Amino acid sequence: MNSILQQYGSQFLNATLEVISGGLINQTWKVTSGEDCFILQRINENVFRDPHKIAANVRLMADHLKAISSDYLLVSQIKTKAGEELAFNAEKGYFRLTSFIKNSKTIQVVETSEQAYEAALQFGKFTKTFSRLDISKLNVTIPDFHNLSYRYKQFEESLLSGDQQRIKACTAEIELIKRHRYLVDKYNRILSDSNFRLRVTHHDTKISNVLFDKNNNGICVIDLDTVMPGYFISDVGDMMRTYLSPVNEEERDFQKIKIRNDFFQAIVAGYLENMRGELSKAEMDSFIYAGLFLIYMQAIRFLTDYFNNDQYYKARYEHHNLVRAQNQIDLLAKLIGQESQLNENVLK
Ligand code: GN1
Ligand code: MG
Repeated sequence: MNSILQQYGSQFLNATLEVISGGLINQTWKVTSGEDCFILQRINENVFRDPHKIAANVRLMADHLKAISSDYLLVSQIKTKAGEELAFNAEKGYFRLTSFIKNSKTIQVVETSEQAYEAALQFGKFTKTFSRLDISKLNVTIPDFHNLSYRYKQFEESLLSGDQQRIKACTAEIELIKRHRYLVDKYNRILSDSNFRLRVTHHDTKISNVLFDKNNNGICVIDLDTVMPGYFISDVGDMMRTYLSPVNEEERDFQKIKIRNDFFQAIVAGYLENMRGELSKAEMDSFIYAGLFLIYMQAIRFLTDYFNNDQYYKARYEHHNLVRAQNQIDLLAKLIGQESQLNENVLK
């Protein structure tokens, strides 16, 4: 790691590194050098085929903020001494360094509806801030990332080419995914519906991607790797997926999976704080679909990866990705079970 850090200058000679775990894709470290702290990340090139696309997106956003004289806090990459936005090492690949925002903290689990509100407010603010950015200039860092139709196709392909032993043992899960195919049909209708707009979308709105201050107010969003043109159902949906239940996708005791109604309302209220004037009537009516869409997609992605012998998501034990898929299937069923109740709440 030191050879990487030294590309940023000699002040990093005696820097110390501390691993930050949690993400499933990139590796992350907190770097301390004297009084200053930074975040160093190694970009997973199996997932992000062209790390320069991420760097260019962040630059585009930073330039846009300058052009509109916005004081929005965007955590940009620090340049190497050679003026590069990414550090490269032939053996280890691409890295980026950002500053560590002073007095900020992240949280791993959403414990209060106020936290859900604050996070949703930050993600809404993010999209709203860039509402005048020309999204055709934004790079697609992962093609078809939240394309549910494509994810479903990958699932079908995995049934043919995947591990047959694993597939045979999962008839119930496969049947459930197939039975909810109407969620793909609805997604396809959205694609051709002009009431649904493409906007600057974060695509990874879990709580650990929001910085909080010591009073638990949101500061800004981080992890801009998957910022791409997208639909609001991606960001709101991933908040539903990760904030509604008191336990996350790692939980093996599914009895602990619950839909917290007040958290649902907090997400809607927080997001609309900035996005109310932006969303069409059709979009406003799709908050619950957003949750169903994303939970279903994540269940498909975990199950597909399980059938493909865990190529994408790090598995720490043998059936890890199956458990994650089952967890998401359980969450999906519980959200469907509460749909009418939640709908009433949105209308209030
Ligand atoms: C991945 O690495 P992480 O935790 O930020 C994934 C998300 C999934 C999430 C599930 C690029 O995110 O889409 O929702 O795992 N990111 C990518 O935990 O695939
Ligand atoms: Mg991420």
